[in-house]
Amino acid sequence: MSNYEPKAEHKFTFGLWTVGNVGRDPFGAPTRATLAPHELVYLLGEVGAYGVNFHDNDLIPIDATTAERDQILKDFKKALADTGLKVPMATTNLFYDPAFKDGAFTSNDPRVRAYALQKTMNAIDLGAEFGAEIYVFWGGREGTESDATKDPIESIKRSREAMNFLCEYVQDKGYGMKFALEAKPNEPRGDIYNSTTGHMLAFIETLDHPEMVGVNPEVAHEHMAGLNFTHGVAQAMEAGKLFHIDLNDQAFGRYDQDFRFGMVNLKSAFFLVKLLEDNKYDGNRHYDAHAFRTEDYEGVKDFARGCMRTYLILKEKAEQFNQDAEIQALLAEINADDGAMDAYKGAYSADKAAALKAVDFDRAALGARGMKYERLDQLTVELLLGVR
Ligand code: GLT
Ligand code: MN
Ligand code: MN
Repeated sequence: MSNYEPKAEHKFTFGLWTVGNVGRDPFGAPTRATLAPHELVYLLGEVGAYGVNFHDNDLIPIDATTAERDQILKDFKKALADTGLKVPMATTNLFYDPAFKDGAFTSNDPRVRAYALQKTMNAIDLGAEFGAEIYVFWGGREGTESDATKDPIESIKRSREAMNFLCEYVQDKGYGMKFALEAKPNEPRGDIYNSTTGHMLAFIETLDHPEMVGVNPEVAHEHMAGLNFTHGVAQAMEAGKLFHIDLNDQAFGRYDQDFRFGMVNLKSAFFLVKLLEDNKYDGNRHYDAHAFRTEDYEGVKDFARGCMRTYLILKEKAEQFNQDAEIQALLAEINADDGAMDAYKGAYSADKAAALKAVDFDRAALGARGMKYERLDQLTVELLLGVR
């Protein structure tokens, strides 16, 4: 049995902004001191993470002098070398500064849109300097409070123009990075464009270089929209578009909570881990979450260790599910196929269609079949509760 220790092969990563979260909320001041980026790298090294991700301004403050920037980079590089941590992903902060109060790429002000492109190119350069292979776009302010203020079709066009420009920038520089678009339905804006992973998948196909662009779904964001996260991730995986993932947890119907992975919806966390592991997802498992405001930095380490440990326990549970004789026998029975319908499967032909139209189905028998899903789900629950 595994001891649930994180290893490099698990690719567990954390953003500087996650373990560096100081516990500020809309109603209260920080409860933890600000740690420097290099201090956060040592903290992540201590808990056994594989990598650290950053927004440009998590690493280099927006108003840093050249001397400050050089010192930060020096300290950060030393911490990476000392701990062996990688930087697999980078991103741009296009939401904090007041300049972005009406969005970045979709702002109504052309100067803001141009500044957002400039800031992103610089941040891509910074990510490339650290070998980041995935570049995330979370358009937290790309939306509205009132649709009187912005044309939603124009906003889609502006988003597309920005993505096309930046894809070519990366190609021009020869960085070989891929983009991962992250959806969120609301917060901080009243409503955000491309509000779910499904919207993003459709948007990507309209870009000039769709092969460079995938998604970065986040548990909490799909739950905020009331959706089944595992289904959204499955659709992205099946389309070859799961470039990155933001793991955390979130109670349905609440504000953006960014809780420790598996804290709220253990059962859906299990099906998510099972999906990722069964289908050999080999990207980063990034925790975009933070510790409760009640914690000090020991509590932050408890939080980070907990995220990884819960994932590994659920991974073991998924293996147990796949090996459980009773569960597997039920699944085989549920999915049984005697071949009687083979002649009607697959690609269309006129003959096949005519033959299928002539079949006499026993509709009552089809509807009368018991599916045994109650039994299967109860076995799953018992497995998760540790009594199998
Ligand atoms: C911010 C947001 C996250 C995004 C981060 C990347 S920033 O914390 O809530 O969901 O993934 O920009
Ligand atoms: Mn979030
Ligand atoms: Mn996220």
